[in-house]
Amino acid sequence: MSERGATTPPLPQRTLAEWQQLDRAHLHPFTDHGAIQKKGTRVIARAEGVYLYDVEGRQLLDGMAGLWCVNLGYGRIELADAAYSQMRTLPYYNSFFQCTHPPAIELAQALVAVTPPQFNHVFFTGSGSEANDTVLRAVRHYWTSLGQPERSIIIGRHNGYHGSTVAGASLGGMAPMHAQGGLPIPGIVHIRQPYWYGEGGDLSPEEFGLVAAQALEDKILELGPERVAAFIAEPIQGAGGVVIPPATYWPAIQRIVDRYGILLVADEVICGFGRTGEWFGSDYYRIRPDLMPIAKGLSSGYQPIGGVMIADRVADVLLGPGGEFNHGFTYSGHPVACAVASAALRIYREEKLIERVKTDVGPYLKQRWSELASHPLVGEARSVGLIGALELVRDKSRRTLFTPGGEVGTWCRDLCVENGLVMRAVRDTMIISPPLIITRGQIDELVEKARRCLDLTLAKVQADARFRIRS
Ligand code: PXG
Repeated sequence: MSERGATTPPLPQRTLAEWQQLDRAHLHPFTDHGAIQKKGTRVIARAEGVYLYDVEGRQLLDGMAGLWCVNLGYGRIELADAAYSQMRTLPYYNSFFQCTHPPAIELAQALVAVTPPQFNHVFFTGSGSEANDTVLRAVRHYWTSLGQPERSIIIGRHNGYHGSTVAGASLGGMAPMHAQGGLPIPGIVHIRQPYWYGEGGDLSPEEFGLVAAQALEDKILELGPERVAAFIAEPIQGAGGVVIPPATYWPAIQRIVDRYGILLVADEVICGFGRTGEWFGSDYYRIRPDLMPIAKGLSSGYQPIGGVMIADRVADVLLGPGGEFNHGFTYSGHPVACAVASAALRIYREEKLIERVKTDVGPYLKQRWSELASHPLVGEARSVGLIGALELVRDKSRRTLFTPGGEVGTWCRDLCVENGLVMRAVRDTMIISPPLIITRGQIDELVEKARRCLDLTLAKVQADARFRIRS
């Protein structure tokens, strides 16, 4: 990181209470507004490396890389310079109607170079949700162009997350999202997730992986293979609670999609750009997707940008004669976002950050993180690369969850924040996804803070008559 990154602008001249008061009327994504009225929002003012600072100057280790995106860490002056320079040259132009510009062309080239070999084509969007809207339309347009319009159903998974637009939320399998606004839209169905810890019962992880994959074939046969267009899944489910599938799962899924000629969509919005220690989760699991939505780490979160990588098999049809894809966004391939993303890709490569996750900090996190499994509250500590989860449970030996669920996780999350660590809770699963630049010393700090907060959470659980712990 350059030295200039260390100089940060002065803190805004308002108190925390004033910021919170000004914010009170406004709606926030996925936020309990009742809780905001009581507690007020957390107001983050600046950040450097892996650390956030709130408006009162309190430091927090960002165990989530923002929202799974700031892979290169905060304060990257190279990315700021790329944005500044592009803004001065060409702040905006579009890629509609036979136009484009050098930053989009260069980024496309760079993406083709780092993605699996079947990907020689990209469609840019402004976000991961827009990428998944693009997937839905591209997949259906593909089959219609091949004269099979009845192949329109897309299979997703319960508890999968593919964004918050109507298509993204429909492809995802989040019941609370479906409950608001009449989702999913028609033509999208869901199968079970490969969540061994929560749903594997007495089966071994390997046996359960095959059972969970078999659900795909069963669903294809139930619907009729001639009606199924695609299967979409995250290589590792992120927002659903860092669900790392058993080793048998992805090979079986690949066999099934191949058997029925169904398109495979690997949503790489979280797993992409080094999270697993490979460029993409598809590299880690050795799968061959036909479409790959990307976002987040693409620009390290410094600019809103996403896209869909499109395999030759699909692109050959979409780019064929008479092929106009009636789809696109004003900010598809935004030049500033593209320039920043190209600079981000250079940093991943030049600093060999992804290799570092694979051979150094990933294995180190695994070692330190798995030590937490000895804690009385922790039923499982799992990780791949720099993505991990802790299952907080009532009975470790029987994998029994807390009832009511979610409360203990929320306590733990709040205690983490009070103690200088951002760790997210998905129900009672604690999850992390720190910046890839995290050092071993900072991993030690993360694990020590997490352990201390688990102790504090345990004390709270023990003081509550509703929860009886068995370790
Ligand atoms: N696919 C996946 C796999 C994601 O994780 C999206 C698509 C949508 O991307 P956009 O850029 O439209 O947000 C995501 C986003 C959380 C959380 O709380 C996760 C996401 C976004 C916000 C919060 O875990 N993932």
